[in-house]
Amino acid sequence: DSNAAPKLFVPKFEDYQQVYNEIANRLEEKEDYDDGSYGPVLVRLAWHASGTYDKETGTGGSNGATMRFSPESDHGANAGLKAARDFLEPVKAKFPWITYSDLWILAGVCSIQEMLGPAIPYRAGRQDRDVAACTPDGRLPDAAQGQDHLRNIFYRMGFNDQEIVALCGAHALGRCHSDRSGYSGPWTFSPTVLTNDYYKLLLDEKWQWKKWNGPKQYEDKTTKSLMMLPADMAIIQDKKFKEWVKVYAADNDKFFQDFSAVVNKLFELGVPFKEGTETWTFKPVNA
Ligand code: CCH
Repeated sequence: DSNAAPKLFVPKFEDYQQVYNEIANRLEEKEDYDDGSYGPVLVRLAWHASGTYDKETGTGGSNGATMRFSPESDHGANAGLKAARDFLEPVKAKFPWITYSDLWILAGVCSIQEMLGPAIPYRAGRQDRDVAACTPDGRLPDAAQGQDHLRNIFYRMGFNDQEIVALCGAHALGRCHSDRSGYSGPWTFSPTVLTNDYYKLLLDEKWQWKKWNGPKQYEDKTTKSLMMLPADMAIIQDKKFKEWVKVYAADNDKFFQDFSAVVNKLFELGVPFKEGTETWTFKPVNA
């Protein structure tokens, strides 16, 4: 029918599930990276895209994917995240209809699920923005600081103490790289599987200052192969935070439930979803 209007492609759940599957398959393919997975660095990309949010001004957050541009890509906190953005370029090329903003968050969701974490609800609808929407440096937490700083940073995004502790459990995943943050080593013995081990180790291990030329960090006394940042140690040095560390160390199901809710909140900060946008849960590939 020559009078018909050209059909506009409106992606549906099945289309996003295909993108999810593509990311999951690439995670499997590229297992020669780091501890065997791009998953942790993809989670960090989604978190740093979202964690710039400021509830007072409504600026920052995952709507925009402004970390594609300098100056945001050059902020110290974002060192090394180019590896995650580059990993996703072939996915963007295969599914050009998805925005970078939705893709980066979908990759975070996919990575958490594929690393055997809980299902993370997802809504699509983020729009990419240009360089003018880049956030100023200093909105992400400084690993060298303690509880007051953590509260300042995370309260600005709209989180409470329980949510802060639940979010920090992401450090069960991945590692520090001396050529990125300057710190070195993983937090747990299974950095490509999400567990509540981060909390257990915080409470059960003896932590001492690492003797080295790098920035001040802790090492476990027993194996000296694990690490904690000063900011990690703050959540057992602070009484209120520590109560939640105990809850999550004792109950992995409770951790998964709260982690899913708080990551969903993080990934949606400042996103102007259209009314009636559906919430989806993707089917894991590596189930
Ligand atoms: Fe984190 N994180 N993070 N982090 N982070 C680092 C690595 C990861 C802080 C500092 C660092 C969250 C909160 C905090 C991940 C997820 C989350 C590194 C090492 C530093 C430093 C970077 C490097 O050298 O490559 C501080 C401070 C806070 C304050 O609370 C939150 C919240 C999340 C997600 C919900 C993940 C995953 C990694 C591993 C990345 C990788 O490449 O392995």
